[in-house]
Amino acid sequence: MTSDTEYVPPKVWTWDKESGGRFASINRPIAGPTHEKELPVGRHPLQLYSLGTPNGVKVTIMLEELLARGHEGAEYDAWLIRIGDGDQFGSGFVAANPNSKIPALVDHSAPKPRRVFESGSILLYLAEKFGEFLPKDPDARTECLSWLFWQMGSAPYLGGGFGHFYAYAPVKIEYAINRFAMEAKRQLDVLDRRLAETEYLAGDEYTIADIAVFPWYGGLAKGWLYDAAEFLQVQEYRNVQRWADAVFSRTPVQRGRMVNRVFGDPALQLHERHDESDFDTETQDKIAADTNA
Ligand SMILES: N[C@@H](CCC(=O)N[C@@H](CS)C(=O)NCC(=O)O)C(=O)O
Repeated sequence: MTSDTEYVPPKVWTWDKESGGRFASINRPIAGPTHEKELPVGRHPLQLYSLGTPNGVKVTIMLEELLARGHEGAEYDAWLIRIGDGDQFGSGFVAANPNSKIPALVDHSAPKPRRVFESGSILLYLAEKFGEFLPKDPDARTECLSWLFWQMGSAPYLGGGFGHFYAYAPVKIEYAINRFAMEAKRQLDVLDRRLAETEYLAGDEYTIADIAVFPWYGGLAKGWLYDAAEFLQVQEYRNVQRWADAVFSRTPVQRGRMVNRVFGDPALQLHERHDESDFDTETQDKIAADTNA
């Protein structure tokens, strides 16, 4: 460690330069909109404004799961919010989520359009609205909510801590990487011990707790996040691996992961979803084939 130990914070912090790193251009110390822009509204009851990141796919997985169980009221339009371009700072998006982060949901089946933000809150909202993926039994329900809130509290250490300093920061800081690698491994062990006892996080049933935790910790275990599988020796967490494979084998999970996805295999990228048939006709490989025809 060199220059990092030499930095002496001034008395008052000022925003006089970008901090560097992959997301420097969208980071600001103030909230609120930067520009006027209404959000589009499609024909379905639920309007989702999102991006295929781990936080975003929690909601698209949930919606695809609800549709697979026959809930027509869960039909949705998924609009793409490109956070790298600052779409989350448009006035319409900020009205849907004052925190300017994806995902944001607007329920047009309510007496007046009802906004829901924070992915955990959206999962709980949908689970209660449709009576699915949230156990009725008080013990299992409490366990489900505990793991749901565990995910909301823990993932920032994985993403904003470990992922940021290991993969995105402009310099590799040994202290920060050590601190957050330790925490990421501890969290994987928490899950591994729980999943040694039960099939799913809340017990025997697959619930919104699994839907929330899978995109982060399942993704980490499967080597999809931060190219860190070897560094963190994720194969050692055998119960997490077993559970991640079981969750990933579900068709709605695979569909949900495609929605609003803007990276990777073009055949798995469905930038916007407005109809079930879009999975067959609107993926990026099909769009490219049509354009080239
Ligand atoms: N706690 C929030 C976190 C959402 C979040 O961090 N979203 C990121 C993408 S994964 C985002 O929109 N970042 C844009 C920004 O920070 O400007 C949730 O779970 O909904």
